[in-house]
Amino acid sequence: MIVFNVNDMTCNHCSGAITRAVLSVDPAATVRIDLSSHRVEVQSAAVDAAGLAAVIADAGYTPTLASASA
Ligand SMILES: [Cu+2]
Repeated sequence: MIVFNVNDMTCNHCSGAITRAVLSVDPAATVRIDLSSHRVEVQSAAVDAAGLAAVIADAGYTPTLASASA
């Protein structure tokens, strides 16, 4: 699982945009979002942390990698 802190994710619009961005590069990914702690958890077999950070950034947000484990 790969965990990002995304401090500029502040509402359901943001979490939806981030979820769609991740699913656009890996439709099989599992995305779990906690808005109150600005936390995005992704389980992806196809895209690594750097790739996920890039698509989240492309969607207009600022991800900081919190942890990554297989
Ligand atoms: Cu928002």
